[in-house]
Amino acid sequence: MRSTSSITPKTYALGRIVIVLGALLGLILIEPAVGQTNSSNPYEQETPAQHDARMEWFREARFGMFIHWGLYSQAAGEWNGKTTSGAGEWIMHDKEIHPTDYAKLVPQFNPTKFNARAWVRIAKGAGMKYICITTKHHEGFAMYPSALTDWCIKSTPFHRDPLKELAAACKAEGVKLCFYHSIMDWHHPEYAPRKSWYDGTDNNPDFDKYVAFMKGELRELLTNYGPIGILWFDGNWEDTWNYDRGVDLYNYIRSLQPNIIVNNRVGRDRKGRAGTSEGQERIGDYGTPEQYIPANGYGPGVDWETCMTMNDTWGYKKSDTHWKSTETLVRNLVDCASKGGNFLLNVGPTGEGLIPDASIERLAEVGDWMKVNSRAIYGTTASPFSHQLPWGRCTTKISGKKTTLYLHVFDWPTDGELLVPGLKNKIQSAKLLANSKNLAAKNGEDGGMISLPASAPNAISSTVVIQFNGAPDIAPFILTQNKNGTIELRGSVANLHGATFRYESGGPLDNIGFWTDANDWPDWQFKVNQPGTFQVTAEIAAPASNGFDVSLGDQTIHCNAPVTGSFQQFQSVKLGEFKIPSAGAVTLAVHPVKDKWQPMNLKVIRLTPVANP
Ligand code: FHN
Repeated sequence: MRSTSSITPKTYALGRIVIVLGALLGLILIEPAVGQTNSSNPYEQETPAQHDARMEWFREARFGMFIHWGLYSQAAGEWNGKTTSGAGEWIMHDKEIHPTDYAKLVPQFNPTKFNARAWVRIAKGAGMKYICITTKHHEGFAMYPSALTDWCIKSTPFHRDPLKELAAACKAEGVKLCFYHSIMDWHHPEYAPRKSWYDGTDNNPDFDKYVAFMKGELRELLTNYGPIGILWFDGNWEDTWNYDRGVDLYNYIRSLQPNIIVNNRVGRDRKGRAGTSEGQERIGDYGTPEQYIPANGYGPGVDWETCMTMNDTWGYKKSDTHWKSTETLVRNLVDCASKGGNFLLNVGPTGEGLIPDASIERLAEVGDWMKVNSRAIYGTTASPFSHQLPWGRCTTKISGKKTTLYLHVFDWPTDGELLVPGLKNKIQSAKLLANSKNLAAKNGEDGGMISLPASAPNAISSTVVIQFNGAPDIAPFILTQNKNGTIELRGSVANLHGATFRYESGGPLDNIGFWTDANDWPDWQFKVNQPGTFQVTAEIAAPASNGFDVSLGDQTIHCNAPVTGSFQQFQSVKLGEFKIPSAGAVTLAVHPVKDKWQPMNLKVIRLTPVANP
């Protein structure tokens, strides 16, 4: 990396004093009202109808592009020839780079290949309805020419305003522009807590001054770039931030653009990766699970959006080629929509201003799928089924008395019959979305049954559309034995007894996980119509062995997990045999042996008929 910076610690210190004075001056000139916002809880100021109107486009959109672009993109995940172990945008922190040294990137950042229209068209082509770009990440560097600080793009050789160009491109293409903004700031002299790895110029930062500065930048962002769809806050987890500051900031943002949506990271409470804020200190308009898709969503009326990388880094990192497949990306989008949520899929453009080819290729393939199936995503609501469907997912549209279910079939049935378990409504029509081919459908004892052609229109996910009158009427979920006699007890359809473990889904995740508490246990009720003797196997991932018991009625098998190396390296393990002498409903349970328990992930338990017991 060529070092051209002439910034010395002395000029650095002087520079920071200038930043602080400039910010305060700017605030005096621009910000008479800063901080003078009503600190009452904003939820008291909006009726449910007003809230629904404000959230309407978000619930329709279901799919957006996250863009992490900053000085870190120029570093590309490397510093002094060494690759950072963490995400690209965390390189300043993870490599403990003093801001003076980090500033060497400023004269190098010149993304001459940046083309806002091209970026927006890539998003639109994928079927994305909004883009959310980092206006300032934790490094504190503003990606627009701010009047309040020189630590922004105007100090680079790139004398353009990428946010202005993106705003114009979004307007031209009918895509919503949204802004990410980090509360945490590793550069600003008044931000606290100060990072141990650099001394800064003032060991007694005044956080209120920092908040005033941040509000000044947010005013610039919300008054100079037209209507903004979402203010996507982040970096809300350090102790200087709290609920009251979150309420004040939420109100401040809404005072600048009343129709804007603000995520839950404006407040302090977001339950880590889970992304939801259920407690009294909930603030913000929707939850933000990160890098994972909640097992069952958060129930009706709760808006949420999973944000996820396409490889493993948010900001560009040249060494990260761990790209998710297009199949995973499409199925994640379907999974989110089937649980009533949005999918915010990330790209990390390079320091030259280019979205990586691997991202472009995948987004184009997702777009090909959306060209045929977007109607089954946009404006849909969650599946009406209480459990995950064995062959895929379901999204819903209810209009008046007419219900439309979009059945997203990942695993196309080999026998040509698709069971819609428990559906009691009389199916009035059934067709393939891909070619509007009508399909034979009937209602049977176990639910709706649809006759499908031999081959699936799309190997990733094919949509079968069924319609009926009235609201969905679905019998309580009953796990049934497969026609070939096997019984599959997946984590996704387990009854989970306990507060700690959970079903993890999204991407490669499809298992019971976080099973740290030996008091937590799962069971499954299922219906047997082909009794007999069954071989019991389980797919388990465990870093350490343990002890657990599998029981069915009065039969118990004592088991130990294999040591597979990690929580995502699964092995199929033979556990023993169970006899099921007669047809009917049975329950299989798994109980940890308390004095031997070590956490394991459990994907599925299978019962396979034994030929000659
Ligand atoms: O620390 C950031 C991270 O760099 C990235 O921006 C993600 C995106 O949601 N948010 C924080 C980690 O939760």
